[in-house]
Amino acid sequence: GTHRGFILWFTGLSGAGKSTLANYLVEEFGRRGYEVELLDGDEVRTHLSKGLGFSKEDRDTNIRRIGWVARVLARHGVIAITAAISPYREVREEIRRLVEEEGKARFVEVYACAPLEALIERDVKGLYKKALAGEIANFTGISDPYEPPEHPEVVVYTAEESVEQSAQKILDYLTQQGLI
Ligand code: GGZ
Repeated sequence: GTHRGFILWFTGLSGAGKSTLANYLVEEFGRRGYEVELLDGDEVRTHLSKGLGFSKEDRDTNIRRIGWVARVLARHGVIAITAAISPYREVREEIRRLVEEEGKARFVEVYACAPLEALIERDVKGLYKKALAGEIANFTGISDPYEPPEHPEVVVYTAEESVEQSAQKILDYLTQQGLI
């Protein structure tokens, strides 16, 4: 591509809308003629991170791999969108630092923020019910930590905003930064 690449790094709890928003933006960037690639949690875990579980060590390994691929793509002008929970602040910050030191792309962290109660209530995949019943160990937000970002570029409140509204906030930020 001829424009500057960037990483759109979603972080947030399971069911907070990361994948939905990421897929919506893939379509939107595609329509606008940008090269875009989505690194979605599910797909990464069936290929690049096959065999990894949900211990801190495995999650950090998963996130570092996603970060590496996203950096390689973004340094060549691609819009790399990631949609993993990425619960640990330190490893997210590590990836941000690597991107910024390299200076070839930008790192844009988007916090998909939704109250845990709303996610438990909605529970699209029934995972919270199972986690609360003790059937899934180390479930983020229930029996495993989630560390929200302290200075995300964008915060979307997905329990209150529509997909279109949240997407627009992200697009507005990117426009204001001259990235799109
Ligand atoms: C959190 C889990 C777990 C545990 C399975 N904790 O809503 P989903 O189903 O599709 O998204 C969740 C996904 C989390 O994988 P990530 O690669 O995004 O996690 S991380 O960034 O922490 O590496 C959920 C499902 O996998 N899932 N077990 N214990 N989510």
